[in-house]
Amino acid sequence: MQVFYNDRHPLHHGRHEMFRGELVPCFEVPERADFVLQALRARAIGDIVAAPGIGIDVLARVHARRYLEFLSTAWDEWVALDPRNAGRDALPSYWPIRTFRSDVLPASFPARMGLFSFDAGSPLTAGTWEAARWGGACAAAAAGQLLAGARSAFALTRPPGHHAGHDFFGGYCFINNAAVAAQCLRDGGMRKVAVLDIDYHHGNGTQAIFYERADVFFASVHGDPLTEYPYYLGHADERGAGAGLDCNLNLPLPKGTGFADWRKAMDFALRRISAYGAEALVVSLGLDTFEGDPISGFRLASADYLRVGEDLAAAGLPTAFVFEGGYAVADLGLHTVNVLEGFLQRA
Ligand code: OKS
Ligand code: ZN
Repeated sequence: MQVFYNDRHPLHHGRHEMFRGELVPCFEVPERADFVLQALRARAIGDIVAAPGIGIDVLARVHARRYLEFLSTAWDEWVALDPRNAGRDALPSYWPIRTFRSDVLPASFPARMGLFSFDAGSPLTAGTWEAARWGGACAAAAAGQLLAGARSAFALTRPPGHHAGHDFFGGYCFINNAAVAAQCLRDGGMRKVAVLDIDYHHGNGTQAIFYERADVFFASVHGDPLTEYPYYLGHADERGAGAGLDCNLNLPLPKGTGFADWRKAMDFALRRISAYGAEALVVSLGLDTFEGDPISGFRLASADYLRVGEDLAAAGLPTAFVFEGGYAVADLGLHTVNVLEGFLQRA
C-alpha cells in the first residue's frame, strides 16, 4: 500500500482552542501524525512517499475559490491587524448566523474569519494553509493510486478534513481531504464513489459537499449529534436532497456504544454502499472511536481495529484511507496500523 505522508503537517501547530470560555491546549497536535508514521515504519506497512504538488484547481473542485483565497492570505492578514498577533493563533469571534448576510464579503479580516468558519476551536496558524493544501495533495495522490489500479492507498496528513465544508473551516479541519479524494476519483473516471466516515464525529463538511449529488454516496457512523460535536448535523433523517436523495446515510449511535453495535452499523453502511454500486471507497479514518480517547465516547479496543480493517476489505472495493481524528495520541499508531493490517490481510 502506498502511504502519502504530508511532511509539511507540523507547519500547522495550534497552541490554544476556545473551550467553554477558556483557551485550552490543542488536542490536534503534530505528534498525532508522528506516532502513526513511526508505527507504519516499525511494522513495515506501506511504501511511505511524498505526494506530488497539486494546483488550486484541484481544491476548487470541492471548495469555493473565495474560501481558498481567504485561507491562503489569512495568516498575513491576521498579523497585519496587530504585529503582536504573530505570537498568537487566529481564532474567530463573530459568525453570520441566521438573518445575517453571507453573500457580501466583508473587508474586515475578523469578519471574514467568522464568515468562513463555524467554531472557535480551530486555530489558524502561520503554516495552516501550507500544511492543509499539501494534505489535499496527499488525498489526491491516494485517489490517483486507485485510478492506476491499486487496491488501496493511505493519505497520512493533518490537519484533518471531514468537518471542512465548501467554504468553511471548523472542527480542526480546513481542507476536506476525503472530499478531494472522492472528487479526484470521479474526475478520473470512477462513475460512482462512496465515502465512509468512521471518525467518532459526524463528517458534516463531507456530507454537505455531496448532499445534493448522486455520484458520491456519503455514509457515516458517529456519536449522536444531540449530545456530540458537531451538534447541528448528522441525524438519521438526513438522506440527501434533490438528485442526491438516498445517497446520504447517517448512523448516529449513543455515547458509550461498544464494538459489537458499532460494527453492525459499519457493516450496514458497507451493505448500502455495495447496493449503491460504488466503484471505489474513500474511508475517513478517525481513530477517536477508541475507548481511551479523551474527547470522544465510543468503546472500541485496540484489537477491534484489526476487525475494522477486515470488514472494510471484505467490501471488495478499491479503498483510499484518509486520516482524520483521534486524540489518544500515543496509541494512534497502533490503531491505524491495525486497521491497515486487517485490511491488507483480508484484501
Ligand atoms: C471542543 C470539541 C471540539 C471537537 C472537535 C472534534 C474534532 C474531530 N474542544 N473531528 O473528527 O475529531
Ligand atoms: Zn473526530
